[in-house]
Amino acid sequence: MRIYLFRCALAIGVLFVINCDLGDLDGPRPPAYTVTQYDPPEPDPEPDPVLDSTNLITNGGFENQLTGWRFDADEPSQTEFTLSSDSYAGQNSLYANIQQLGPHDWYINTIWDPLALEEGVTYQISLWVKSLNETSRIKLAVGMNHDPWSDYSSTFCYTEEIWQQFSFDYTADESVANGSHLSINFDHLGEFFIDEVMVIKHEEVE
Ligand SMILES: [Ca+2]
Repeated sequence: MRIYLFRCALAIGVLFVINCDLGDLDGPRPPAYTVTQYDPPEPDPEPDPVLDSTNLITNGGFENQLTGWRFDADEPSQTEFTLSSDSYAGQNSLYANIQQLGPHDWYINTIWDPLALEEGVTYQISLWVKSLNETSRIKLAVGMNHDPWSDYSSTFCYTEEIWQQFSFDYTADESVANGSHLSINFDHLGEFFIDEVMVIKHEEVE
């Protein structure tokens, strides 16, 4: 009987110890690590499209899809022109993916024509552009809308992974009498987003 009682007491004691241990496991414990809440910064508000009635490129922000733009890129070049929601302003931009160049550096273009330039007037020609994943370049130009399709004036836009604006001034001479256009020329590989293309009359030459 003593042995039996001893065993009972021993069993109760073991159960008590186990319960105590379980109680310790269920109880509060010091944290092993600390979690700090990450509050992301507020994104910059989207700039509004430039509503400038003097812009001769009436769909320069691509808010009316690709209306008014013409695209030249025949084989063997491999290109894709489409609308993108990755815009500088408004909802849309032009996405150009130049995967293989053509046989001439003027081969791949997007054109806005006709462009009603007036002789003796100075214009500011500009656009916003960024490239994806790599540094590249495009060419922004105004030129003849007829044979031999020469540029009156142009600038290279060296693109980065951030939106940048490029611009140049052009004072129209008698060359514009037979018709003009604006062209964006692609002679380097890359993926580009283009927005807010503008041709603005900003001063008259005396
Ligand atoms: Ca836009």
